[in-house]
Amino acid sequence: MPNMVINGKSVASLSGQTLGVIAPASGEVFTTIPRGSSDDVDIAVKAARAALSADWGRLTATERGRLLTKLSNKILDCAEELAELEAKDTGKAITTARNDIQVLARYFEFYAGGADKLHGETIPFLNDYAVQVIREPLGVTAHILPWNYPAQTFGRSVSAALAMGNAAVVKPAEDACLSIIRVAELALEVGFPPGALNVVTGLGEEVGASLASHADINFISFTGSGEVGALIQAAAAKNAVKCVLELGGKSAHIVFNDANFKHAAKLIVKGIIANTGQTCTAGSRVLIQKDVFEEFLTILAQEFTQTKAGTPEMDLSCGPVVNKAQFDRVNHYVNLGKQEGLRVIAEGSIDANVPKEGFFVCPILFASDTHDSQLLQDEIFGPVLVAVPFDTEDDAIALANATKYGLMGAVWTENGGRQTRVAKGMQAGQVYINGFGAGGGVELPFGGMKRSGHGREKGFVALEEMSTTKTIIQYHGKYDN
Ligand code: TXE
Repeated sequence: MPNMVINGKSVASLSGQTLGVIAPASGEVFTTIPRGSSDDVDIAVKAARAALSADWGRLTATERGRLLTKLSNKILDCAEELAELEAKDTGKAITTARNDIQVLARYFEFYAGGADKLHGETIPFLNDYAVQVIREPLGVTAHILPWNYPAQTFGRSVSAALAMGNAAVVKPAEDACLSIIRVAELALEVGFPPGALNVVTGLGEEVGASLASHADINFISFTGSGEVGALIQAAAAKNAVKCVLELGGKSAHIVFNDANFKHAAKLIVKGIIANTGQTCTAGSRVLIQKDVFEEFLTILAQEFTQTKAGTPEMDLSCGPVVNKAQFDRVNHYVNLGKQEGLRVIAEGSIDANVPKEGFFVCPILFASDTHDSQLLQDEIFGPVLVAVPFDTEDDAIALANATKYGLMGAVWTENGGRQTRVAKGMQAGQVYINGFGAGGGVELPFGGMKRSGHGREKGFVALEEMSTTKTIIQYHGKYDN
């Protein structure tokens, strides 16, 4: 039975309570995890604090980097075991899970290399003064993670935090946390000192809320819903703690009449079907220039009808959604689209042999004449794509920006000037030109504008986010007396 990892040990919750873990593909409870409480959180935070002034805190940046490299290699050694855990826990296709584990290893590899490369600076100041600005860890970092990409989101924020010498307390999502527990165990095996990396499992309103409001943390990285993100920011504000929030999106593709339609259609469909649409960056809106609207829609529909949902082992285009709540949510929006009179352009399929109790939803492509539908505003988090026509470049940018979100976007055109103009005009943290997704982008700064959140993870910038500066001012002149 999976346990929590606190202070270098594998432990049950203090209360002894557990939560059942459901396999989304079958609807069956297949294992349990500890149901942690604020007491478990407190022990984990204390262990992390203690680690900062013990073995972990005494390591040089290079030594920390080497440990991260060891963990990256260990993850690769155990890749298949981790991928199978991830697939069972989330329901995702095994190929997707395998890719996620490769990305997880890559995060540790990337930030291992960064551990000793974020240098400080010296600043010219008054005569007889020397000023150095040095980088220091923030301290105890809290990581509250989602269930859609447990391994990837763990790797993303935790590896950067550890590289900078912080000690981490991780609260994975109750729906999917098995790969994270396993990686924390592997971290101990490769020599991470006690308390450097702690994992406390349990419910959001119990473990998550008590971690976010704990008086002795110094930073929160949160990925999840906007509603909970607002609670996290409020909790962080009470203790004047910095937070990075990644709160999802409603990313738009803009397809101009000169785009390469086949190439665009393929990647657009992949971008909404991947992980069953449960991706914060999912391109869930496709804005198509009016004069080629029907033509492009036909090509998109051809791609779309080939999509098929199945169990992780069937390894089809996508799996089930993660739980009953997501299943109901996606079906609600599909029904709403039909009630609103959106045209159903294409549907994928669900393999006939999937278990009846699994949370499978059928991929669907709608078309709408206007941008008014609720389906074009809300993050559905399912394989639901809506197409809308536009007239001019300016209209396209205005429509793309007409949601509260601003996470990712894409422009599809062969016109070079237009590519950059539109990319600059889109309110989004990342914009692709004639591409989408590109396998995770560990090296590329990532994060939202508007209600998609704030702060940046991935890339070198995460090392800045996960550390602070200290300015040391030294008078080195002669004394007058
Ligand atoms: O998210 P929650 P849910 C969006 C997506 C999805 C919707 C709901 O649209 O349909 O959110 O998903 C923890 N204090 N995203 O309800 O609740 C929780 O235990 C502290 C987008 O699952 O936000 C989990 O670890 N923590 C997204 C994490 O927050 C709390 C990924 C996220 O869960 C808490 C996931 C509380 N009061 C969902 N309540 C993305 N940006 O990629 C819950 N949690």
